Amino acid sequence: MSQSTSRIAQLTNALKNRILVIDGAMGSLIQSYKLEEADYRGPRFADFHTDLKGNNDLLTLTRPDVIREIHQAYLDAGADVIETNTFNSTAIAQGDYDLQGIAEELNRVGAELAREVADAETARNPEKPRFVAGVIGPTPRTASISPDVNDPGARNTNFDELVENYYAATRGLITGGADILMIETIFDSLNAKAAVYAVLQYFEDTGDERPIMISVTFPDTSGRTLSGQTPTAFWNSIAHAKPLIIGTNCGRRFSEIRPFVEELCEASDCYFSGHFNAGLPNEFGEYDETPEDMHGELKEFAQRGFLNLVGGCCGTTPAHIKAIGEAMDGIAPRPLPTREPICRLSGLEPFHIDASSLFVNVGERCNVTGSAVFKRLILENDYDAALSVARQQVENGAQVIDINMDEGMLDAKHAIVTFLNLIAAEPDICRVPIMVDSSKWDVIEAGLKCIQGKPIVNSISMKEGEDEFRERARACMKYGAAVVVMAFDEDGQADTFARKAEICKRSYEILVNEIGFPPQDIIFDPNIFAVATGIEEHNNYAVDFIEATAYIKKELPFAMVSGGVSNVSFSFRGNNPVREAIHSVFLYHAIKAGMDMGIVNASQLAIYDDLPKELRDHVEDVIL
Ligand code: THG
Repeated sequence: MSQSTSRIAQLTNALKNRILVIDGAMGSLIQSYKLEEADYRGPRFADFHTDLKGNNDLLTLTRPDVIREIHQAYLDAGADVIETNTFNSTAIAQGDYDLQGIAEELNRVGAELAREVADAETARNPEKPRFVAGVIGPTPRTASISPDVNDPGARNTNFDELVENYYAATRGLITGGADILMIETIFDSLNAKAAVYAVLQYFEDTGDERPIMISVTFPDTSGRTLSGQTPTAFWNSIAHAKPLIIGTNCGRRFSEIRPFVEELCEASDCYFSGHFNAGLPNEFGEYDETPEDMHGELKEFAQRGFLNLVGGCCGTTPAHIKAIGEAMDGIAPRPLPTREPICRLSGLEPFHIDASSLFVNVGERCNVTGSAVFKRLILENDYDAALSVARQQVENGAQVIDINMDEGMLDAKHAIVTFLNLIAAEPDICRVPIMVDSSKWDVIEAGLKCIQGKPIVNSISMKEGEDEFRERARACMKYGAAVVVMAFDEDGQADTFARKAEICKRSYEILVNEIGFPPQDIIFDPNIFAVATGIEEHNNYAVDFIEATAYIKKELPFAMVSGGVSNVSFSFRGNNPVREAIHSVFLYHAIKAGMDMGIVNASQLAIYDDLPKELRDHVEDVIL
């Protein structure tokens, strides 16, 4: 066993047995040294062309003695875990000082320094092993919020740039010896998803893995992240990281955000951490919560069974950490919870699909091939009106909205990015999860890079063979998306029950048993085709779909079934009352067979029992 593997084993073992303590603020202690420009520069940057004072991460290189001393002070106060001095060690953050080129070095050396201090302490007291958390900060930019109030779709960074930043940070931290990777002070879940993507990509590229810790910030008392998600919605967005520890740091004082912290804890299925500020800075820039305050509050929180790791953030000192550590004495850690394997999506709010869920409506109207009106709006660049199409669907009961920009006259990638960035600024729309619908993978990927929630990819299939299917499914796992899997293989779309069943089963085997895709995130679409087209072979299409649905629900555990409902009535285009009746009868039978969701016109769903008897009987004939 390598040294790092055995330390990870020690860490996970320690988490089982007791509440661990993580250190407190780095910045507050650096302040107490009253360092000057010359300290920040050191010999290496003596002639550098911009001011460097305030670039605390740079001290790792120029005043390592100070950083070492701070690490040691927290170890002396009883911290089991110390955090690397790398909060701003990303190219974007260092770019403020024109030092983007040393970002990775700062991470590597930051981790080496913490490693050295922690290992020396462990050697002195092997009974209490000390660990290094490699800090990956958020960067000063947000991927899902506009920097310009007059242009809600604008962004000053994007997913790809963040992934590049976080990938370099990850490589630096792991090379330098970090035991865990700590994606922290998250205020925008899309930034966090980019960090998760980068870390998982690094693991895949190198085979060198570390446990992940994720920590979100509640900046005010609204119970939302800065980018607007509730705690459970946030968990759903990042759960695909399979973190060892989830938690919260920075932001408001514990007593003000406690209900949200508890909600996050209840939503998650891993260890839980809290490292809070000593309140918000007062008018003198000082923090008011004393070590005694934090001792009392966190002791009670731990006693109620919420904590596995606890410590401080802004304004806390070794005295706070000592008091917090003493408060944990003899209190049992939170046992690892287990959660039902159900599909957990999110927009700004969570959306869960379980056995008790009624049929899920996915709004079909934001589709340039499925709606002449929407197509015209997008081609005319009238995104305001296009947004109201999305809004109306949510108001009419759509629980997810499908977005499709596949149209020959359009740059689909550009259109989907523009539209999704605008949607992200409309809380009454983006509170629901998004289904990214395209037959082009690069369009789907461009869409996923704009969504902070947990979305659905529509779709992947074995159309181009198993290898491409595997590759795309793996990508969905890194983006954290559920998937619609079409019953489509190398020979084409499945049209009979036997083909539908065979393809769905083979897809399931590959996804679940081969690559470890979570089965509760698979939504099979066994193809809804038009019936009553006048062609004899088409007459059994609805029945084949319904039987395939029953098969999937019985044979492929936790997987769901969906379909494009309006397809079934294509031969009655122009006759909406008949189409609605067909949809209603079709759904009546398909839902009975287990269909979980459908892409529908949410405002045009007739109720089966309300159909005139004669019409219903005719339609029953057509469907069955
Ligand atoms: N499975 C999956 N995804 C899908 C489909 C599917 N995405 C697209 C489509 N099929 C589902 N969406 C629609 C949207 C609209 C219509 C049908 C399916 C539709 N539109 C009317 C028409 O064309 O006559 C309305 C026209 C208009 O308003 O201009 O029928 O099967 N996974």
